Amino acid sequence: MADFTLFFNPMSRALIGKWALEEAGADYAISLVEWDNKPAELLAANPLGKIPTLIHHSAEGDYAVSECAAICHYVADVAAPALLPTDAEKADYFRMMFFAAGPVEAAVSNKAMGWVPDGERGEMTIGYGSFERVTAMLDGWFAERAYVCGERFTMADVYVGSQVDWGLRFGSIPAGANLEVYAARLRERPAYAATMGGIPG
Ligand SMILES: N[C@@H](CCC(=O)N[C@@H](CS)C(=O)NCC(=O)O)C(=O)O
Repeated sequence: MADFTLFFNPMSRALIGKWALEEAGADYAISLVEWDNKPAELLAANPLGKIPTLIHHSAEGDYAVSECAAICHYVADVAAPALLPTDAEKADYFRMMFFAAGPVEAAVSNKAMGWVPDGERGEMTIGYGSFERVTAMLDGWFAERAYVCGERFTMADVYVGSQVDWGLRFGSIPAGANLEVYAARLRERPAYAATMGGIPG
């Protein structure tokens, strides 16, 4: 048995889990999920029925992990410590992982669904402020950094980079100059190509 099973569909965020496993060089198996016929094993592991959901077949037993950002960090932690942040990188790593999983995800999803925070009170109350503030922060982050943590690729780039890559490809994030350069850098990675091979651009 492989070390990991990834519940997956190629037209979904499950690509983020696959990219993380590819970057880690992990031994994994894919369990293909059809939207109208989800496997009982997926629903047992994740009652939300969302993918990616990852099962780690460890020596101690099976562990289930859901949420893309958690999966990325978990895979680095158990299978690719070189992709974890150093002490000096931790602030950037965790800050941007959580920023992408919370404010970025919410701002992009809400805008896609046609909802924006209402006026000054809305901006002050909603955790991301506004879509424009979030995307400006994201683009500005990469003005002087090649990667999330500076000059070195870490697992945070799989998650943050996926948000950027998908956002640019589908037009849900405006094409800031710094984001374009960052995304182009990530697309050159062999693990990215191994993940996206055959996925329409
Ligand atoms: N917050 C989750 C979102 C996962 C998610 O929404 N996945 C979608 C596919 S992109 C899904 O599984 N949809 C199927 C469903 O909700 O039934 C994460 O970051 O992993």
